Amino acid sequence: SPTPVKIAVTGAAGQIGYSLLFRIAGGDLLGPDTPVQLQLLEIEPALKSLEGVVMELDDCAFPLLESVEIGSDPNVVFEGVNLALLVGARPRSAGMERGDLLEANGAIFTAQGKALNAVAADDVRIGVTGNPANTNALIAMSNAPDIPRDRFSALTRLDHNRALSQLHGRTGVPVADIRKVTIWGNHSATQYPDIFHAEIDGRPAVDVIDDLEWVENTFIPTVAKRGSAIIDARGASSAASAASATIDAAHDWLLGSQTDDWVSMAVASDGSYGIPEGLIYSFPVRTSDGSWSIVQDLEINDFSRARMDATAAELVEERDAVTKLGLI
Ligand code: NAX
Repeated sequence: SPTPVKIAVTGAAGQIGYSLLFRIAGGDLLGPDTPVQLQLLEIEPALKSLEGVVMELDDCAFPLLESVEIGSDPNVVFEGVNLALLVGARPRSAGMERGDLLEANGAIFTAQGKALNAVAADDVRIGVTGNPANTNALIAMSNAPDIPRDRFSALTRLDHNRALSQLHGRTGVPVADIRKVTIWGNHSATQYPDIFHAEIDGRPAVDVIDDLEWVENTFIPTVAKRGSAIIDARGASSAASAASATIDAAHDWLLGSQTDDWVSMAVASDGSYGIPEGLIYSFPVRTSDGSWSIVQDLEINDFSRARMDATAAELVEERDAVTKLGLI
């Protein structure tokens, strides 16, 4: 039988965790044949609540779930993990400036990067969902010098899925027949959802949609601001959809994406498309067997270029801010 995979989840008692853990244990991440061992990290005050979640995991009697460990010390919880899903982060509270937020999260992601560097398995992959996701991934990566940089990524798959869903809503074409959508840049309001290379039902998406005014003034802002729309409607931020995207991203990274399509992942830039080297920037990528490569040679028009550069500029600012704070 296949070797069990050790998966760490941080912020496991939070609302994304409450959906994510059950999907992982049910086999949605690694398929129906691979047993999983969960290693869950929380801050001390949330451990009691996490114990309750573990009771529920037990009560599901998932055949694939071999063990669950919990704790508040990343140096213990990350021991031997093959996959680390860094979901827990410090949310912005009233009166908190952007610098304060970067600093609070910096403390978390420096410590977690160091712990992964020290105790994770040699084949570890690290996916960051907790916000500001791109810069948190940059901090963790910079504090884990022995882990290859291509093992770190930040989540823009939720934005990618939101883009697919909006295109489906506009055209009625099933999401399975919508391909090659790209989210460029930061997981923030400056992200650029790009349909210039996309295909809908085998035809260029721009021909099917044939309405650039809609793309610019409805599609792009709807995708980029979807998180706020969900908070307004639900009174809480997206959780089940964020968990689902976290699963999709890790699944495709470890097991491969469809050959006639690509996915969006924020990864360390190698300078492709003129994006500053080393920024954690969302690109179109193809994945197989635990590695990814940036899709090359896409033609970039002026409309796209301006938006790709604007979201890169925001990430450069965030990188400068955490550099000044001594976090990277
Ligand atoms: P919750 O506040 O419900 O849960 C976060 C959990 O993290 C809490 O239980 C908290 O105790 C824990 N935590 C805080 N510091 C920790 C630390 N140092 N170690 C371990 N655990 C720690 O938030 P939730 O709704 O689950 O969202 C989690 C993160 O995902 C937030 O940063 C959120 O902004 C981010 N999101 C990212 C998305 C993306 O697409 N990249 C979309 C959804 C979501 O907004």
